[in-house]
Amino acid sequence: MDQPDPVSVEALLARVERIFVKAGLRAENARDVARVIVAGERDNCKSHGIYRIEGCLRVLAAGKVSPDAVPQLVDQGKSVIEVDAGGGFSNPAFYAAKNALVDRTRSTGLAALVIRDCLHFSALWHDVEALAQHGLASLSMCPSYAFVAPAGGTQPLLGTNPFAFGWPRKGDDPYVFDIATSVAARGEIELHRRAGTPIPEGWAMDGDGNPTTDPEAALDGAMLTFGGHKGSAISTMIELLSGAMLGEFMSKEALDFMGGTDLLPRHGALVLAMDPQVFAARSGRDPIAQGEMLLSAIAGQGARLPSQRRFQARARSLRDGILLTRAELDQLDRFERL
Ligand code: NDP
Ligand code: PYC
Repeated sequence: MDQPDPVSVEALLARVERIFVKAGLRAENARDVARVIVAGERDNCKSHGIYRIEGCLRVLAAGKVSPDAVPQLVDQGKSVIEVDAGGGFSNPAFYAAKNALVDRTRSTGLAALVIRDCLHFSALWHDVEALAQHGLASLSMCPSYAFVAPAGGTQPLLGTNPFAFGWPRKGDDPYVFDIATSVAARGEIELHRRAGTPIPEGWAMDGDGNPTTDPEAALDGAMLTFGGHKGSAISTMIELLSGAMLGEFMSKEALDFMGGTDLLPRHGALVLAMDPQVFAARSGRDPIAQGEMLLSAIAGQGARLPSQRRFQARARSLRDGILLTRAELDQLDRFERL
């Protein structure tokens, strides 16, 4: 079959936004959710691109996400700013609070954003990249669903708990890494299931705790943390900081609340922002220039920086458009007709 023509980023954004408006999302929410989904597709992050539309529509149809939630900012002038997503998607809540977080971080050096009661489906690089554009370093994290066994265990308890870090660079894309603390994101296993391909060894166990490369058995069993006990500890930290500490759901509670993995998880999220200029002020050194020495030395060894693949994909998509398969385009057509 012929390869369909590439779709421009703007055209895809308009289509996805239309799908969400038709599904009942408030215009601003539809725009923010479409924006992150299309950015995922643009940057060739397929596990959090248009494949996620179906999951968003399912959670909307089940009445488990508020389509017209208006994020409520709670800013009492302290270092911790809160935004209540009101059971809506996380992305509109983040964008509603971003400028307050940037301003507070600039004045105090260190500030946190607590996102309460949100439906979370997206990658986290959106948050840290947006803050790096303002010259800030940041960490973003959230629980998800209990899909992952702690190192040494066999039963799902931890989430795939993503963790992202952003660092600003002068005249270049920021340094960004964004990782699931499981060996791979759950979305990657689902994409293997759909394609009928095995998952790599070392990603998951079946329901009896045996290693498996069968995506179905993996989805019914338990995923593994990256780096064994190290990933397990980082994942536990994320449960504690962005679940227990915020008084929001941890991954096990999120799963119990939704009653199954068919629907996206509802929980909180934490973003910590730091202004390197404030931290380094008394040192007389330029933190960005210092950072640059390290980053260029890494690249100088021929190593690739995290997000380099993603930024290259972005440049390609912006230049040539986004290549979608016929099946993906047909699915968008079906969503538009719903
Ligand atoms: P990957 O393992 O594909 O990539 C993780 C990071 O490592 C990326 O920043 C990537 O950059 C970088 N990287 C990959 N290969 C290399 C390399 N050879 N050298 C240097 N850097 C490299 O992603 P994951 O499967 O861990 O996670 C995928 C996404 O899933 C994340 O965006 C995460 O936020 C999301 N997620 C969301 C969850 C949620 O609850 N909302 C839950 C779990 C995951 P690059 O992109 O350029 O390849
Ligand atoms: O890919 O693991 C994942 C995931 C869970 C929630 C959103 N993405």
